[in-house]
Amino acid sequence: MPESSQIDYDGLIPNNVGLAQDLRVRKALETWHPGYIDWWKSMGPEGFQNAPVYLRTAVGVGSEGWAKFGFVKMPEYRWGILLAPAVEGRTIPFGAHKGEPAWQEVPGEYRAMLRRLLVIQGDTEPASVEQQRHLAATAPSLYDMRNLFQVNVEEGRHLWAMVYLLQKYFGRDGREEADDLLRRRSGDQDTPRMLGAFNEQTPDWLSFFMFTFFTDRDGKMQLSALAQSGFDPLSRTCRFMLTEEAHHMFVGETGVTRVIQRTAEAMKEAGIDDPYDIERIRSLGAIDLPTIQKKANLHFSLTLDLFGNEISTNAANSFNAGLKGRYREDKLEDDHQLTSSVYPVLRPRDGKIIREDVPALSALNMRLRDDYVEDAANGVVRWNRVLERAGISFRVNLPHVAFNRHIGEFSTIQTDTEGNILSSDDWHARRKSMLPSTEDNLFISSLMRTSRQPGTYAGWIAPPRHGIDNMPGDFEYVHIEN
Ligand code: BYC
Repeated sequence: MPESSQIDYDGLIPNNVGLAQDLRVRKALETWHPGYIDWWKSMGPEGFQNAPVYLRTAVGVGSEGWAKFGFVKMPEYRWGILLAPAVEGRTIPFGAHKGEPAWQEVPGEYRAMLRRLLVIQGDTEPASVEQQRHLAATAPSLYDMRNLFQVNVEEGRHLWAMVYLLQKYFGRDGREEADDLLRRRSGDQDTPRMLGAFNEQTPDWLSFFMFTFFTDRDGKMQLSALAQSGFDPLSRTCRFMLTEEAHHMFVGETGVTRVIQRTAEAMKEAGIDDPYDIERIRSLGAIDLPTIQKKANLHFSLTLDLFGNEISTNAANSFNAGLKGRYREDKLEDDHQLTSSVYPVLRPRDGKIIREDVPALSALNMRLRDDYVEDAANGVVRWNRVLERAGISFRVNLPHVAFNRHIGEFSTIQTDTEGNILSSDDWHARRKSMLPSTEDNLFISSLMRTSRQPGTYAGWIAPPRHGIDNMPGDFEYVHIEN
């Protein structure tokens, strides 16, 4: 099959997988395409579908110069099928088949397991677009609006990535799954998205930044684990998705940083030293730091649930099968089979949280979650630098992993943000001080007024340090007809 690092743009679907020669899959994808566009128009960003947006589009899959920027109306975005270049002689890096040549076709015995992984991954992509569909109306600037749309079109492309694998390798079953991916809806009572956090709302821009910081980072971890897969087409697909994913986390990390920066500036200007002087800080039109902390508590805990149960036979099976590895599996130094090693897992026992060694194979979700927590903590350190520089004593912290959990070991207990176990009464009494309250959310939503003059920003967020693609500060990233 002809494959290159250059993308074939001639057909309806840009690709580097030789679709022009693969009539069966091309037809399946072309049949799916109108339903996708209908979904995008009805469930994608509300309004703005006819506005030209300064977006990046992938034009290659090599490490350099893989994207170009230009004005595109979103429904005309060239969603394509892009795989990272094949690695010659690649072998299965872990599990029972370690060292065997990587699979180019789905191994029969693992068909159901692989299909489930693809469907779960695929389901999160359109879900996030649905969750964010109302946000453009309140964008704090054209720069931010453009970043939202960039994230949205790329999540759309990530859906295409999974749909390609389903349609190419799973025949009729795959086509049915692809249709179902357009049928489920985030937050719908009858046909919800598959994982919890993807049925929550993203009602305001602070939530959007927290989501792209925390939840897209779960995407990074899960895609990194799938990029190790012995099923080579999945590995190559995920490797290229990770290239795009980096920008999504940039949007989250810098978004929260800019909110914190604006709050710090507003406090300084007004001579406020006490970060808990909430009413005065809010009266300046800035978001107080304790509320930012509560939003972080919420999004961190919702995202931890996405790692599944700490102790999971599913995770052990997919590792053993060579389908889903560990974070940076290829950089780890052990036997990559884990048949005789253990891993420590946190779990509640007799009113305390203890650490207990369990077989490493069954603790793979826990291990990936630990890697995630470390990665997220590094980002939080960067947020806190703004506060350090401003001489403000407050620091944002990640809550304890047991806090506000609905999946796994901690789903049966309630704790505070330090991990102290609480009675049900204490939890209800203290909830408002640890998670955003209705008043907090109403305050944030009262700030969500849009700023559409190029180069201007809503009062609760600082401007970015640099433009996208080095554009000047007053660049008009979205052309909106008045
Ligand atoms: N909500 O053995 P267990 C992204 C279910 S984000 C609801 O613990 P396993 C993105 C589970 O399905 C990354 N149900 O789970 C970010 C199972 O049900 P069944 C998305 C849940 O399989 C931002 C049962 O509980 N990709 O890309 O070890 C924007 C027992 O399961 C949940 C992936 O997640 C939950 N939170 O681990 C856009 C990678 N957790 O089958 C995109 C693919 C568990 O017994 N998925 N359950 O009925 C996987 O690797 C795994 O399926 C999971 C769960 C990590 C999700």
